[in-house]
Amino acid sequence: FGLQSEHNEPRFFPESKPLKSHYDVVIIGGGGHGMACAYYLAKEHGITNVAVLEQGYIGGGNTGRNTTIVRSNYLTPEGVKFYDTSVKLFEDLADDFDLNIFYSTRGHFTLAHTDSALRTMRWRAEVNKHQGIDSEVVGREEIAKEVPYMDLDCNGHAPVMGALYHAPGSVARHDAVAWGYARGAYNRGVEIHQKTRVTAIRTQGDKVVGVDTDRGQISCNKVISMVAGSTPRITEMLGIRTPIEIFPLQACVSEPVKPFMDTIVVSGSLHVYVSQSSRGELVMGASVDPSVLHSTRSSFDFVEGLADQMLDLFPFMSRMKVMRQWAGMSDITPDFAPIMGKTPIDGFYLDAGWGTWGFKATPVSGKTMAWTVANDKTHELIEPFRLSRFADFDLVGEKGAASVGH
Ligand code: PYC
Repeated sequence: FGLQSEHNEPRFFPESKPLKSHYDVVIIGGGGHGMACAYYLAKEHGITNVAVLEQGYIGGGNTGRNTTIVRSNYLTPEGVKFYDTSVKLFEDLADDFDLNIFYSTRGHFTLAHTDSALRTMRWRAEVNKHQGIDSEVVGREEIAKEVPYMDLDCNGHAPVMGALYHAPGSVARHDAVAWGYARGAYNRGVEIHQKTRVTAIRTQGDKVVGVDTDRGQISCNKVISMVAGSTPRITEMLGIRTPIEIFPLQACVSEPVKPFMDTIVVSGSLHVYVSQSSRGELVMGASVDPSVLHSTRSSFDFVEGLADQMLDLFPFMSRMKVMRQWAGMSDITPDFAPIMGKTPIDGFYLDAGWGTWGFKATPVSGKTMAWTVANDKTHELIEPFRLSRFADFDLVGEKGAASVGH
């Protein structure tokens, strides 16, 4: 599915070998963010004595469990700048990797079914435009022209009044993104250790000196936690308090059908989002599950609720079969923005709080975290997302752009 390069190099699998006793940097988490950080550490900062430790397999956490949407139509200037950098990196990633990541620019509609939703769309459009991002509020006629197969009257339940249209909205093959970064990091000397679980982080005073794993001890100067839904397990090892709570986020795909849908459609009010994959499957999701749960179990409730809302918008889907469903663990913060950068423990860096928007941040998070670790100084793009903002009451209110209701 595209893991072969244009030059027909064989598929890449990291060699399994013993852990070394020392690395300069240990990255916990072999998802997209961890792999991207390892890649940029090696490529842009020449730091290659790096181990990525992954308790499962590469990209098997939230990286392989999202609905692959990429966009920068956020609500705050801080969020817009950050995700715009990510979109631009995504656009060049296939060339950078020499690997097809199936990046497909589709255009992204966020539907408004109420006056207050329309007001938020106007707000987002103005903030976006101010930052040079291509977003605008469009009316029913424009939506009907671009998405003719959608029932704008929603079967009379909650008629669509307008939408935020974001032309750069895209989808990408999520596994290829993680494996492209992994291969690029590995070829530059980074070690990737799958099935390696971190059991403790060792400190002396307030400084990191190593990690314990189920495969032995490592000494190191710097540790970066990039584990999304497993963040509380890691931060508890150091007694670091964060306001993160974990909620399952479920998704599913339909059987493949003839291509008919070339845009991404999101409704925050109906709690659905949908796009059609290059294989013809409809990739669909809803809001997070209603209660805190550290689990990736799927439920029938989810499919039933999703189908109910989807059929309001797309009645002709009623006979379509669901093929697969799955769940990820969303690490949600109170202001719906991530937590990134340095922490009170010297040498311990955090990349977390990815909630339901982590995939789209993969390149920019890897790049800015690598810079932060290499320079031991928080990159300016992620300064607003520092952990201390919760103590300083300096929040980055991003809930209105979180796409799905929470
Ligand atoms: O933030 O675009 C988004 C999103 C889509 C699905 C879940 N989150």
